[in-house]
Amino acid sequence: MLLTQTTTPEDVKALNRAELPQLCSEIRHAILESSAAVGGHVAPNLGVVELTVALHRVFNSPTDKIVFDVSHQTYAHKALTGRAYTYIDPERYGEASGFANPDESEHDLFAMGHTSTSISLGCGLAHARDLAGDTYNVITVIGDGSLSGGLAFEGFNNAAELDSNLIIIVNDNDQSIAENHGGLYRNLAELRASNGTCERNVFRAMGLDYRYLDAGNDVLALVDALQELRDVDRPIVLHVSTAKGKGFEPAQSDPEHWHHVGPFDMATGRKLCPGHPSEPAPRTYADITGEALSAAIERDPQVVGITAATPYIMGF
Ligand SMILES: Cc1ncc(C[n+]2csc(CCOP(=O)(O)OP(=O)(O)O)c2C)c(N)n1
Repeated sequence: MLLTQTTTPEDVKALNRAELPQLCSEIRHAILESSAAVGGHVAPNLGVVELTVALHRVFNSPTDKIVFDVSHQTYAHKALTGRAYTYIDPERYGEASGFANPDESEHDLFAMGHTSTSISLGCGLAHARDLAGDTYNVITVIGDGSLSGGLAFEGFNNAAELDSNLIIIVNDNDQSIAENHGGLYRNLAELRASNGTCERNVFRAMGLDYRYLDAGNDVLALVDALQELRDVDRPIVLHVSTAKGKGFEPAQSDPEHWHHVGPFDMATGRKLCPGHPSEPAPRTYADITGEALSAAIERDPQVVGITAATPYIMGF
């Protein structure tokens, strides 16, 4: 097994290029097996396995700074930075936090869980680097769903004035937790459909350089694209198209309900009762909240439910 011997970013660099797809497949399998046992952010993590392997192949974390927005998609990153045990050893499943955690590793720069913060954090890191006269790369990874949060726009706005390296990777799987909403997403769709070449381009309009890569789940294509951006002397967006839930049919065909799940049966995708795998999943607070709110809305059409773009977590 490659994954047991590939515990650091240096190990990822020591592999043959031809071994990278196998490493990805082992990481994907480990994420699925461990999540089936203890639950997890299945669909987001399956979609960025190749991107994460490519990042650690090309960049030198923790000297180069990699910031994952929300950080719910950091399982492969954790596996490649000394924490594979939490995905491959059944005795230690669930031991690492589900989010980035600086107490766990020097490769996790911030404790977070809110969307839309990574670009501003990246700007801060880039300014700090420039003030200190350092030259490392700063890379931020943000999902399309998290782009609509206001702080992301603040980050783009500030990034455009940076006169130095900042690589903003937009991980576009055409899905937030639920479906995306808003004008921004029309432009992302146009960009995907035109292979990044359409005239209207929100990122260029904000003053940033821009590249597009359609093959966002092809580890070798990602390595090549990132290699070209390494040590770039300006802020640049790399827009990559990925598949949420990649490699696990139930998650790929229903990414909303596989954004985060409790334990499940890997063969069928059936959700299981935590601690009692032979029983079906119990009704949750979300189910009860959703039922109560739906009944209230039916009684009175003026009742409105507001969520943080998380309708199913509210039981809808
Ligand atoms: C401020 C804030 N609002 C809402 C949420 C709930 N939330 C978590 S991840 C997410 C977006 C997920 O979509 P995306 O960024 O595209 O990542 P993906 O899971 O698709 O990879 C949302 C809305 C949050 N964590 N923080």
